[in-house]
This record gives sequence, structure tokens and C-alpha cells, in this order.
Amino acid sequence: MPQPKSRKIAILGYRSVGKSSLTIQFVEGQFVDSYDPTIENTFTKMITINGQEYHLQLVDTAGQDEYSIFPQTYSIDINGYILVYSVTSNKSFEVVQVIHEKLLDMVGKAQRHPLTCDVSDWCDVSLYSRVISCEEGKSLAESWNAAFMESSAKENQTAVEVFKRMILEAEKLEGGVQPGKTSCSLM
Ligand SMILES: Nc1nc2c(ncn2[C@@H]2O[C@H](COP(=O)(O)OP(=O)(O)O)[C@@H](O)[C@H]2O)c(=O)[nH]1
Ligand SMILES: [Mg+2]
Repeated sequence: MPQPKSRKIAILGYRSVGKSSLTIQFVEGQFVDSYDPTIENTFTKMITINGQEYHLQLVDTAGQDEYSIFPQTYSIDINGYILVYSVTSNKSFEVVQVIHEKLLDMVGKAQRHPLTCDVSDWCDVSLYSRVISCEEGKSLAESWNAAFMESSAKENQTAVEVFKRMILEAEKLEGGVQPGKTSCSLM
């Protein structure tokens, strides 16, 4: 068995898009309906993917808006960023684009490109509540050269897929395992 690898991932996005719900669904395997939206919390989790063990640190941020100033800590030691918006909120889709710009400004200077994974949450909602289509999310991610997934914090499988995907994307940059293709289908 190879040595475990440590990976640190930050979860960013507008408030109430489901950053904490998605993270807790992955870490604890349950959907929590009310979680203090103002706190930043770091969760840890071990996961094995393709025979490789990973020690994950997940920084569940308190959320950002277009005026947020990113603390420098968001650029240190982070292996990847998961940018979350809700398919029920146009505002959250706009904010995720501003966040990406800011990340480019902050991290892009030091690195070639921040490694991002664009995730739309709330895909469990009915068509009537949806305002952002899967295609819109996908083409935004393509324009960033980022991976894209639709997920729901209510479904464990999709939440797990988000984090696995992020790790595989990071591996890809290191020349490791190949992740699957970007997909709009629910996994
Ligand atoms: N239907 C549905 N509700 C969600 C989903 N994700 C989060 N929520 C709800 O949205 C609210 C805000 O979620 P939270 O995780 O605290 O958002 P955060 O501020 O981004 O961390 C909570 O009431 C959650 O139960 C989802 O995928 N589907
Ligand atoms: Mg939260």
C-alpha cells in the first residue's frame, strides 16, 4: 500500500448554497438541515481511491459575496477549490464567477491556474425551482478549464463523487490517475 497523501480542499461559494451540507454529507454521511452559516470549519476525512489512501482536510468556508476580500490563508497549502452554487439561485451563480476571478488574482499569480471544481448543488429540486441549467454550469466550468458536477447534499453518492472528483483532478495535475469525463448526468 502506498503512503497516505495529505490533501487540503477549500469549499467556496455564496451563502446558503449548501457548502456545509455537502461537506457534512460527505464526511458524516447525513444531511443536516440547519447548520450555522456564519462559521468556518475544517473537517477531516480519510478516503481510499484506487488503492491510494488520502487524508483530507476540508475547509468549509463561511461563504463569500462579490465584496469579500479573500484571506491569504485561502492561497496557502490548498490543493484544490470546490466552487459551489445552487441551481435555484442566479445570485449564487454570479457570485461563483466573481470568486473564480478573485482566485485567479490571488493564486494564479503564484501557480499556473488554481485547480477548481465547479459544483452545482440542489439538483434534487424540481424543475420549477431550477433557474440555472446543467448546460450553463457545464459551459462556465469549461471556460475555466475546470471539472463540473451536479450534486445534491441530500444524496450521499453525489456528495462523495464531488470530493473524489476533486482529488482525481488534483492527481491528474500531478500526472497520476485520469478522472472521468465532465458529465451532466447524476451519479
Ligand atoms: N433541497 C436541498 N437543500 C439543500 C441542499 N444543500 C443545502 N440545502 C439547504 O440549504 C440551506 C443552506 O445550506 P448550508 O449547507 O448551511 O449552506 P452554506 O451556507 O453554503 O454552508 C440548509 O437549509 C440546507 O438544508 C441540497 O442539495 N438540496
Ligand atoms: Mg456553511
